[in-house]
Amino acid sequence: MVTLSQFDVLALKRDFPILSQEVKGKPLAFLDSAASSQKPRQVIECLEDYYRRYNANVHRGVYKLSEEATFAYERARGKVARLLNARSPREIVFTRNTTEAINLVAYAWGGANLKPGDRILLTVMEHHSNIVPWQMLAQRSGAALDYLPVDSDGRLALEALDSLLSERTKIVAVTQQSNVLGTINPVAEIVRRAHAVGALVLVDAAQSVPHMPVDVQALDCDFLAFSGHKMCGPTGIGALWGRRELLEAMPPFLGGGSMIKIVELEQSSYADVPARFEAGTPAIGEAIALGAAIDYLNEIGLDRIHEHELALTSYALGRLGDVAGLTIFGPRTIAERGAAVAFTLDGVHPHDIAGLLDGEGIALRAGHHCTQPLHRVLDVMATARASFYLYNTTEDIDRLVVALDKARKLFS
Ligand code: 7TS
Repeated sequence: MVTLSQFDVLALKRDFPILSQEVKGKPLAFLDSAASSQKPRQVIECLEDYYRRYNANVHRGVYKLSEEATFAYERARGKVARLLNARSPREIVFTRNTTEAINLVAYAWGGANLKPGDRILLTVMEHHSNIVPWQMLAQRSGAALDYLPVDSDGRLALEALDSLLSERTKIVAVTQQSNVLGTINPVAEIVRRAHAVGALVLVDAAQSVPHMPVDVQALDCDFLAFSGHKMCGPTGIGALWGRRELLEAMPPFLGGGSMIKIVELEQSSYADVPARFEAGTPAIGEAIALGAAIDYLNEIGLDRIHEHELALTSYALGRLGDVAGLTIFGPRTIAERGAAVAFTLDGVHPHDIAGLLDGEGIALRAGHHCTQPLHRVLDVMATARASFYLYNTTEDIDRLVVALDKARKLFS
């Protein structure tokens, strides 16, 4: 193993119980963190501690367990706010995941603000969860969709922004990091240009918040969504950050308990934000354990995690470049990309690559990765994708390269 970064990856890897197992008789090399990351014992223990010691519903009881659960749940909201440099924890709405956070904005903000003739600007590299909710909104509201293209290196074609942005553009929804190309997009610049025509910007941060410091005030965006399960946290919990004045002006998304002030037979008044957007019993233990995941990442340092991943990605691009017949998608300039590397191998279907690699104890994903429009532009039906996180090593990449060579020989 080549040592790439200041932190001790092998020591850190021991925090993740799942990674010490063997798969098909080989040590597990987990290269699918872009889909969902593994969890350190600190997060698992936090979740277990909640269920063992103080499980109770929040914001309702006056008894000790409920007070303790409410305190921990709200403290987790504060941790999310600090992670994103939000002005206030009131700007954080807990959701199930990125998908739900984007749907919340498309439904609640979009329903109240879009009319026929308005335009929604997306990019062709978006994940389906940052496309389909906007298509549904367009169908309901009569607004139209525009798409910023990608160039041949897998970067957003920013020169097309001037012609696509107009005063009719009401919102731009863009990913901060592509889950396929790895491209890190210049979100602050896009925000500046969108704001100049009066459009809001939603940032899909599913692939950025887990991997690098993200500051909503520095980005100057209007909404930002991410998922806990991709950043060492549990499934079932994510968050939407929104500017307070925007959230306050938005009608509810889901109706029910916890989101109301007064309920009468014919109508109701709604709670202040963020409670207005958290109908029903939330994922309490999961939110608290997301807080533990944030503590864990902060202790290591998101800037150091990002550095480690850049070094790994650079190493992977170099090593994979030596595999005959392998095509890598996405930018080659390391500063412009994060730790996801999608590729095809001549003569071997991506699903066969994933199957063969599984036999070697290597877990990676094959398919369209919920980006069918992007794959259409790349002119491939599917790609294989290796994605890295803080616990990956150069040895994982070396094993990937050896296994790919074996696959190529087997199929040729
Ligand atoms: N946006 C991006 C950029 C993503 O990569 C994903 C998930 C989502 C949104 C949706 O996140 P969810 O937590 O709401 O499901 N990406 C992937 C992936 O690349 N492979 O599996 C899930």
